[in-house]
Amino acid sequence: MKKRDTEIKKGQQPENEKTKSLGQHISDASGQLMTTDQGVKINDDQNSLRAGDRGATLLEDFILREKITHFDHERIPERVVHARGSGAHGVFKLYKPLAELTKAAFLNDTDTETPVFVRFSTVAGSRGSTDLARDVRGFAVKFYTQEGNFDLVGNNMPVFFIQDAMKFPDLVHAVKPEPDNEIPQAASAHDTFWDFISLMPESTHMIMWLMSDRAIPRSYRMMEGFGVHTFRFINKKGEATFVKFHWKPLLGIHSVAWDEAQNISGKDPDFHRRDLWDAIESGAFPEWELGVQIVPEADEFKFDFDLLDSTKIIPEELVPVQRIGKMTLNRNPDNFFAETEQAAFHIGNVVPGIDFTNDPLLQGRLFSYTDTQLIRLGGPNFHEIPINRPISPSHNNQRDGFMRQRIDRGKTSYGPNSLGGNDPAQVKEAEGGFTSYQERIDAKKVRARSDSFRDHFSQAALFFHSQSEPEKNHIIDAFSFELGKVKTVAVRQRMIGILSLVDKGLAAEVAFALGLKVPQEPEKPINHSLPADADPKDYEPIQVEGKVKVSPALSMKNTIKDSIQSRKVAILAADGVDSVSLQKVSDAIMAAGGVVHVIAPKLGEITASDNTKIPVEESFLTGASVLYDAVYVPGGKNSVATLEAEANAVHFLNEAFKHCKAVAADADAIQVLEATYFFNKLPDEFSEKTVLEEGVILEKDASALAEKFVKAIAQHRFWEREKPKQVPA
Ligand code: HDE
Repeated sequence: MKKRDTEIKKGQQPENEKTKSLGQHISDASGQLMTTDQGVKINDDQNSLRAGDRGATLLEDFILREKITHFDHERIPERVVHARGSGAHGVFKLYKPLAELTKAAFLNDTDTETPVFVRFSTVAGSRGSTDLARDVRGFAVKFYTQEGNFDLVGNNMPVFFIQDAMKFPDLVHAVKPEPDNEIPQAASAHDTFWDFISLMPESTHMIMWLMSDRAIPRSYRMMEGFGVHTFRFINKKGEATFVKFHWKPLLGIHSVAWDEAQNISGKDPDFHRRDLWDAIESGAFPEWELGVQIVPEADEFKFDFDLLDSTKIIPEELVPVQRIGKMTLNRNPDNFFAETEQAAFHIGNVVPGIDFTNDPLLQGRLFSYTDTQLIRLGGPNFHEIPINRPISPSHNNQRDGFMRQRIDRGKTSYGPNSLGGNDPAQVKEAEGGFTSYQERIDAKKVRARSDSFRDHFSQAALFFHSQSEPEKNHIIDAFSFELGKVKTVAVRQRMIGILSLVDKGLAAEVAFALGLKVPQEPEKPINHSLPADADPKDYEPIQVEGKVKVSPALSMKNTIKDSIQSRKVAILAADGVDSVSLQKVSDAIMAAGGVVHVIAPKLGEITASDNTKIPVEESFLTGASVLYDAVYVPGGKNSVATLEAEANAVHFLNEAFKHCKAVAADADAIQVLEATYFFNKLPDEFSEKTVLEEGVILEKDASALAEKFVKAIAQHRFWEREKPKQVPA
């Protein structure tokens, strides 16, 4: 049998130009002598210097002082948002040149692989919080192009809560733990968040995404990414087109159940971090295609929403997503702090051929990202930290500051200069110098929101109406849970009012769960976010009938379901297991790219009925069904008898069923299924024709079982099981 574990050594992960350049900074202590930071060899790192063996410690002990001082200063501030995250290296390869659209060299060159560093994150929680919080996920990509760094700092949801950067600190203060008692951690289910949201109708579309299963992904590798804002491409002729960026995961978009998410948070709060790390270590490199939606400048006003409004998508039915290249993550960082924690992304890092629009959210972000690094990374030289350096040469007259690494030679650090030959020299546009798109502006300077930003509900409704029944139910449950945690009834009621503007049925279901009533009269949309002198009428949300009523691209039901690549399958077994049944099924799963773990009453090995020894990955104490995608019970008389009587094994199956996962059992193991709550005793003698619940497979023949099982695992979940609502929480 193929080795079940996922051990592939680091050396097998490919190098690229960026990882090679990082190599110069790598320090490896294996086989080396211990020294102080000053390079002095250390004789005793175990005992401090003291006056006699029972005396006080001497200030003179520079070795102790150095060690403790460095330790005292190990921590830096965590990111104010997106503090919790994980990163990986990889490459981006273009499918075909985009010369018509952009002059960006990396979007014209199909031969070169552009190195990337990607960081995925949650938003609200602290650095040590759980990966499985209901939250937006950050999806930040740094492209190290030959023309400098391009950062695509996106999220796994295509819209945002607010339309203007001015509201960002308010939004973040509202969602973070409440300031008096710092409760709750990494959760939006509390009063201040919903108070803010219920007063800000512009957040309605984003809230629908946040309450959907998109907020609890199965894996970072199984989520989409979006640039959110409308950007501009600029071609060689200086012509512009609007562009929205998308990342499409080749493993499809999948999520976990909310009950499962809460369980995972206890069993393995590092679930997403571990999943990304393990997948890359095992050679199952995650892949996404980069997609673009292109809108000619002339079509700017063709839509029933504003392209500059970050609370809107361009439905794929109106403008299709063209897939232009593929990103593969193929290397884990060597050091989390040096690379992932010190990575500094900035939406303002663009290369010639990519430019901004006047989206007021984007414009504010252009300020924030450098500013935040100054406090977080401690000064203006964070671009010199190895992970942040471009692979292209960089020269200018910026000098000095804390922790300067570079040694700039020469007398001149100003321009124009005659003493240094006027170098470094500016670069003509035709030779790659960055020039900003010359957008015509003729306007009054105002603090105002455009009227074209006043529809807050049509796309929220589009999102809701595009979901499958189970997805809609999950949204209803999520609202009921989150608002149920809100103590202030007036806030709950205000949210019901907002929901009634999205969908009456949704509002009614949530209101029912909260013991409230949907207002009889249609709620009048109110925007509470007004300037002091404003006439509220000028800010009243307007109701727009969107052209697109249903967008299949918005439902995860329609995602790719053809692979079990890197899916984790638990095999429940004990001494006496039928080794043929176990081996055939695990071989088939591994051949299809899945990962198999044997889970038994205790760690070590089990002895199969033919006396072969089978290694055990987890015991029922350390493993849990929520950490797996599917579960299989092989035959073998003694093993079956043990499992049938083992409460943990039965619970494992019950829970996997409850979370709508594929469950399979050898026909000889039917007693174990019979001990579960979901398996009704078969009426007659079991036959191949017996129809079982979808995603529950019982077969005599191991090969036939394996085939059906692999197909079922690829389906990800059998959500229809939730229908009768017989699944306990
Ligand atoms: Fe961010 N955001 N953001 N954001 N954001 C930060 O920068 C900010 C927004 C996003 O893995 C901070 O380095 C403002 C939208 C990601 O290191 C900070 C506004 C989108 C990451 C900041 C937004 C994002 C950040 C905190 C409203 C999706 C993590 C730490 C105008 C398109 C990057 C840092 C990483 C991080 C500001 C809104 C994505 C404070 C002011 C919209 C993925 O600068």
